[in-house]
Amino acid sequence: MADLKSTFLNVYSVLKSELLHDPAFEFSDDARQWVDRMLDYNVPGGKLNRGLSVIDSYRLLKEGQTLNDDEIFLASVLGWCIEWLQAYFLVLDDIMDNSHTRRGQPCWFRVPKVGMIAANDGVLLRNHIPRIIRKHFRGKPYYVDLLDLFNEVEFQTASGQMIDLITTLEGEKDLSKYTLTLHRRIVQYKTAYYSFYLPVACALLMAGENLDNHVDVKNILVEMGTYFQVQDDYLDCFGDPQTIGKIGTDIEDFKCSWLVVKALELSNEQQKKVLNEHYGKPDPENVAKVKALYNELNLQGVFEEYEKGSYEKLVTSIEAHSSKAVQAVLKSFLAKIYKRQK
Ligand code: GPP
Ligand code: MG
Ligand code: MG
Ligand code: MG
Repeated sequence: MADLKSTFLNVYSVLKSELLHDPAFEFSDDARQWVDRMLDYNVPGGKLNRGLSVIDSYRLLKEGQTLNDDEIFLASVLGWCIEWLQAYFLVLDDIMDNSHTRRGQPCWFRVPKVGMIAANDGVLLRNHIPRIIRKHFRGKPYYVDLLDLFNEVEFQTASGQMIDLITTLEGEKDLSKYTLTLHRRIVQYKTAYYSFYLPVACALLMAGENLDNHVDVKNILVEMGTYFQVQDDYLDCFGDPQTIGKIGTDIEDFKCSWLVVKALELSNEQQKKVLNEHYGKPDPENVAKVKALYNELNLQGVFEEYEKGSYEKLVTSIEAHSSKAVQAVLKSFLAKIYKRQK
């Protein structure tokens, strides 16, 4: 495993070097240095789960056949494309959420002399993806499907991000619209497609599969992605910032988080008043009032119950799938995230 990770990291260096010598742009030294530093700061520093999953999934789909170096390289390239996509989303998401830290360091836009150049860096990161794919997949029969897949998933994510953002609009802060149905819609689009469906879809395309024949796999992965984002919402408040590498801002930002939806469901009139008064305000005293209410309502216990139920449902639907290889792919995903602390 450690070996796979170092192979994967080597591919990052190859891709970075190709991008820094892209003949379509006449790089000056300072431009090259900027992109070099920007990539190192934003692309490789996460858990790399999404990227590594492409290789894992492809291996499982090949049912025990040893992959040759070329196959490992190509699966790694697609894994890195997802990590690039994630870097692009996070650089912009941190600006939009007014966040402070990410992966244990200041958000990129908070780094001195970066500021709103980060917005353009996000655009650059996004544009690197089709360039990487063209360089390494142009001759493949699934080249067009690959480009189409990344485009579709990006559209879904941006649409989810849009509903995440417009629900928090100043002047329209209305907790009564925060329901599990709205929450589900937001997280399915903003997180599940790119984090869960995309890695497996990349592996399926490499294995020569037609994605139209795998709608059932997509549905299970979207379900898993929803569970993953509920964990993210939970950790935003109850996680250890040292471990998750970021400081939560959901309460301040008036987010339609799973926690506030559950709190609203469980609150009496008095407790609802507390939420209406203190949710979505920047001051630490307001945030503390909301957190105290979450504890009063035992949201940690409610989450543990949800986690257990969600896991059992996922296992049941995975085991109902007709292909053992696909079952293995899905189970390996689930094992990586069940009861995660970061
Ligand atoms: C995660 O939401 C969602 C994204 C990173 C998608 C962003 C999409 C764009 C088109 C920019 P989050 O804000 O809860 O994530 P985190 O808790 O990591 O900030
Ligand atoms: Mg966000
Ligand atoms: Mg965010
Ligand atoms: Mg979050």
